[in-house]
Amino acid sequence: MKTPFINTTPLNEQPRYPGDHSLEARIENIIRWNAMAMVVRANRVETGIGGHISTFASMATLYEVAFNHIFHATTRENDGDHVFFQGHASPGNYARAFLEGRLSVDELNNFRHECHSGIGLPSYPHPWLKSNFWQFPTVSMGLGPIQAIYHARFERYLTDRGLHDTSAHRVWCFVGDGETDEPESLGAISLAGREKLDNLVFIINCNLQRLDGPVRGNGNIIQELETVFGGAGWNVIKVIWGSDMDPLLAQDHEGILVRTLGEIVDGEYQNFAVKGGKYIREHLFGRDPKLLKMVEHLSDNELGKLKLGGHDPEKVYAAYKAASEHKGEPTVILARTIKGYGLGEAGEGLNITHQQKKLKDLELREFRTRFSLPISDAEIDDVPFYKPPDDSPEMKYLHARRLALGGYMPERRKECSPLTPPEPSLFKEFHEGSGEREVTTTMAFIRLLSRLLRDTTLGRLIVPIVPDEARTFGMDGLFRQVGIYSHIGQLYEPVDKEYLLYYREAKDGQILEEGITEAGSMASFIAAGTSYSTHGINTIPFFIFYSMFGLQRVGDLIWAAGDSRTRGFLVGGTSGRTTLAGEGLQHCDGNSHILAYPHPTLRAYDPAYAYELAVIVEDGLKRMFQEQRDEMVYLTIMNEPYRQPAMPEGVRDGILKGIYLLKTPLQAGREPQVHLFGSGAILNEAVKAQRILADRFDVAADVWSVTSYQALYRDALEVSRWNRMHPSDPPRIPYLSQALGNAQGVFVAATDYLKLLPESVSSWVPGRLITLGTDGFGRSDGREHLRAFFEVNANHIAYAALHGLALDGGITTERVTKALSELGINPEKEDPATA
Ligand SMILES: Cc1ncc(C[n+]2csc(CCOP(=O)(O)OP(=O)(O)O)c2C)c(N)n1
Ligand SMILES: [Mg+2]
Repeated sequence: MKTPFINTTPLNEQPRYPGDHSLEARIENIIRWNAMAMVVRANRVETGIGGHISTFASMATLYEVAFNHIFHATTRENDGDHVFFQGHASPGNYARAFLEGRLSVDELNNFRHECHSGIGLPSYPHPWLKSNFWQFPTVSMGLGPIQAIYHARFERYLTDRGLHDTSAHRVWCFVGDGETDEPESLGAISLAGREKLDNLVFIINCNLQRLDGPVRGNGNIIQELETVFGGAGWNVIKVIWGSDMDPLLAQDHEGILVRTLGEIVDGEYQNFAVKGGKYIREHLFGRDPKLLKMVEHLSDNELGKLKLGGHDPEKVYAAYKAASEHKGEPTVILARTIKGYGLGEAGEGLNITHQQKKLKDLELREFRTRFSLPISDAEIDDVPFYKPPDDSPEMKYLHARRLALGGYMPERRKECSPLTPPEPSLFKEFHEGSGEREVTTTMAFIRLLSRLLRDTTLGRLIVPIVPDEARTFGMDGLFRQVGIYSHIGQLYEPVDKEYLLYYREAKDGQILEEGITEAGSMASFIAAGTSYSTHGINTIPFFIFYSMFGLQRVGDLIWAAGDSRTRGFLVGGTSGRTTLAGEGLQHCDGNSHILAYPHPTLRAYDPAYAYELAVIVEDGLKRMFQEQRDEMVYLTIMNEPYRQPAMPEGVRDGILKGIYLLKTPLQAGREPQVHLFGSGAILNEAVKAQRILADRFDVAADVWSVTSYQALYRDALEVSRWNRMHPSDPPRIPYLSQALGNAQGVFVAATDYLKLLPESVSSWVPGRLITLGTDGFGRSDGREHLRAFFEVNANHIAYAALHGLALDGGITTERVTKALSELGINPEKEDPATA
């Protein structure tokens, strides 16, 4: 629904403003100055270091009214409001924290100079870099809004499940109007509407501009967003006009003014912001003689200064208060502002304003004068930071307001009492193997998850998250066991009610069944995995997804999860390019383990057997939730059934560090000539290849299970770096070299992922390394044919070993050539990497 282009709250419903306007304005002006000075100074030290002036300039009032009257901080007793601040408005947050005495001049001087000596300030909100300050990383456009929605929903979940009462506070999210073009910004708003998240407020800073120019030059972004949010079940509050417009609207008995305001496109509104009162008179009020008459008592200067809603504390406060009191729906505040407000010729409302980092002398003086900063002409060239004396009315007011609201913000809490991990007996059955039974690692994982959910200490803290794939992974048993979370329970009798595993929704349900949204599921994962910090409760998320639609689909959210210091398990199901049969090019994942490399806090494992998986999960729980390390585990699970062997003695350490010896040569007493590395389901192919080599070629081979190339690689790099930095010390030895000891001969590594995975550790393999992997687009077929196609089956592994031996002179070229046909390999077959 579209309403007229005026404020939603009429003048007669506007609440009394609870603060001191003139003091608040003075404080806001000082913050404006310091925020600008930070960017200008940083760019004087180093041209091109960047930073943004105009975004915060447009939203200073939106922030300040909330800081003075709305945002409750977290206290010892209560959770406070959770605020997703707009990423590139960070200078505004820093400038306020400076006045509050939380940041020093040195720190402000080190804005965007984090690697200088002293304490640096990160460009944007990064909990990883400033972990006592920033809570939510927001600067990848779109990720703030989607995280805020699922964060608010997770708060409901915590309350409904009786884990933690979050009912007293709200989630606020500042969004740029340009940012709403990101699919993640609007893609989940219907969830918030459907779930009636009245604990959630979006504030969209409608300055009508993005980086390059107008957001909707030919349209009207506020009206557009009103329909979009309204249609999704949100309470929409438009804050377009400031108090100066009230008397004009009061005279608009025929509705000409309201109609005219609604006809003007945003590109023209931008002109009104830039070209002054004369232009406004001609091009806005000049559209109708009656309008011209309405403003004949105002000078051009006065017309040029007509304040917009987002710059008027009265209007902003009215919107915040209404949003705080609104029940049954989330609220979006569409606040009209001017980008670069106060920058004058340096960029106010101009298309170049987003990139403005420098102000000329005259512009600085104008800024100073416009905002009445007590900075003399003699000092101004230096663009000094300004802080009033501690006993000034401004400083007293600033502290008093925050004291009344519980403390300073943003602030990130780090501590949470550690969890006691489950008894080791919980994992025992997975160490024993499956005997004759053929079991997939997916089945083993789901069984493990189900046992963890029953654990008396941490069972209730586990948060299983699925994007409409529970049946794919055989998780439907959990529907019955723990239920699917639904704030309103189940309003219908499920069609499968008479079956044991019926689709059970419940208010205290534990599973977050997100529907088909990996992005939304990731946002839930972040909310649950940071709850130790945001709510002081150690919830343990397990997000289980189709592995191809994880790291490559929502990689940026996983990056943000790392930045957020999220703890939890990401589980890539139906993984492996040749192990997921039938699904083909788009689904069969041979990429994700490579894509896991860049994420510094993500520890990736490709376990082959149930016992490996159990060891990894047990260790992950201990590291993340007992030792409180800010890291995540990525685990791939597969749907190929095979016998799960019992855990050999003494392999636990190797499983966790990335490699262990699984099988010695079949020929008793022989030294291995070849070493076969296998991972995931392909480990079984390596085991078969060992048999082929022994029985048909009399070659002795051992087999190694590589659970994590990433772990081996990271350890080797770390050790190499240490050795480089300590040339006169005895060199340290990477774990991979230690594990392989003085193994000689040919090494063949086969993986269901890109060859790059084993290649990454080639420098530390003490012999010729041949890598087999699944580079190229997948195909839909059965496992046997896929493995032949991608050249990762037992025959190809055996053949690669023989070829390696031939290259090293261990066998003749004739022998290896003959082996080709013996193993049924067509040397002229197409290269799957490019096929
Ligand atoms: C995913 C992503 N793409 C691009 C950018 C670069 N970027 C930073 S700010 C910005 C423009 C923002 O415009 P808007 O959302 O309207 O915010 P404003 O500064 O106008 O408040 C862009 C494109 C980014 N930070 N994230
Ligand atoms: Mg904008």
